[in-house]
Amino acid sequence: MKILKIIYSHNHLNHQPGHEIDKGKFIENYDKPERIERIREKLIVHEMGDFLEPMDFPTSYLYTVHSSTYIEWLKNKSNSLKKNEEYFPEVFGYDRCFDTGTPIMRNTFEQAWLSAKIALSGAKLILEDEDFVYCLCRPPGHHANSVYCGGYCYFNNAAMSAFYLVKEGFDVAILDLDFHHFNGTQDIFYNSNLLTISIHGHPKWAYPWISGYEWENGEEDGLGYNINIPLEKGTEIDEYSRSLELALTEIEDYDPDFLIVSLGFDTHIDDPQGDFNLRTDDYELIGKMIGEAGYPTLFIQEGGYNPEASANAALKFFKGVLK
Ligand code: SP5
Ligand code: ZN
Repeated sequence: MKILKIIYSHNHLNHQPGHEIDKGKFIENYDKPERIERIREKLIVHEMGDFLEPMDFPTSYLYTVHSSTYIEWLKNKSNSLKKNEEYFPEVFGYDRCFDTGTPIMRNTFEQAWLSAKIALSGAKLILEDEDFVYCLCRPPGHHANSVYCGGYCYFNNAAMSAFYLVKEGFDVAILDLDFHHFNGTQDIFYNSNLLTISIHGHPKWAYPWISGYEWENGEEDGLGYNINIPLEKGTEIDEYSRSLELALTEIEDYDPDFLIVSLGFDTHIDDPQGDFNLRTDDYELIGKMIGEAGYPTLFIQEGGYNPEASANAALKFFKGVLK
């Protein structure tokens, strides 16, 4: 029988971004602790896996993904703030952030690093022969590239876990199923032959707008190793599963030792940030397709902004994976 290991730390509760600026107006920030808490409760009630605390790692792992300038900027900016002070980075050049949804608070550096350590712990576990490891990371990571934050993301958790496995000599592919294009992950591996694939809302109408088109296929050593599958508003499971099939065929050709899935539940029909029409039951098929692909797989939590919908989707998804 296949089992699921789940890495979680209650420390994420201290990550409390208050606001974001959406079309020029301050609104409540969508990255709420409940996003993760509801998923956790659901998986506990249904006995879906064994929960583990993250391990400790030296901060040098941050430098495998991010520039020292960026790391120092985030650390210094965080340290400069008072308790409960919320700083909105000046996009794009003065600060190192590309949107207005990613505020910085006094503990942001620390919280982002705690989240990254969950992903690193997952990478370590999957090396120790686990089949499936689910990292309940928060804040998420896939919009952050090596030199800027954005989209609620500060450090790229999935990329950091990928480098961890690559350093050990393994081939890795990253599949991103969050509703939003993984602009950060794409950037980080754009010149590398590590396979990166994303299925997402088309950037002509969906955040992050700046990337996610089909023609972004990588450069130099990375040419052909970045695949974008942008889909239309209202995409339902038929179209979605066809796209996933395509992605899994590419992954099969590539034949990685490990698969990393950036997992967002903002593809759910009831999600306030996404515009796909996937329903709770659909996630079982999605999970099943990934489980059947047969790779030791590390799941890294990204978005999902309706906590109840995310929890229901997660339960179905992992039922599918473990089938
Ligand atoms: C990790 C992740 O899923 N980050 C997504 C950040 C998306 N923020 C988008 C903000 C602008 C779009 N506003 C749409 C509001 C719909 N009510
Ligand atoms: Zn998202």
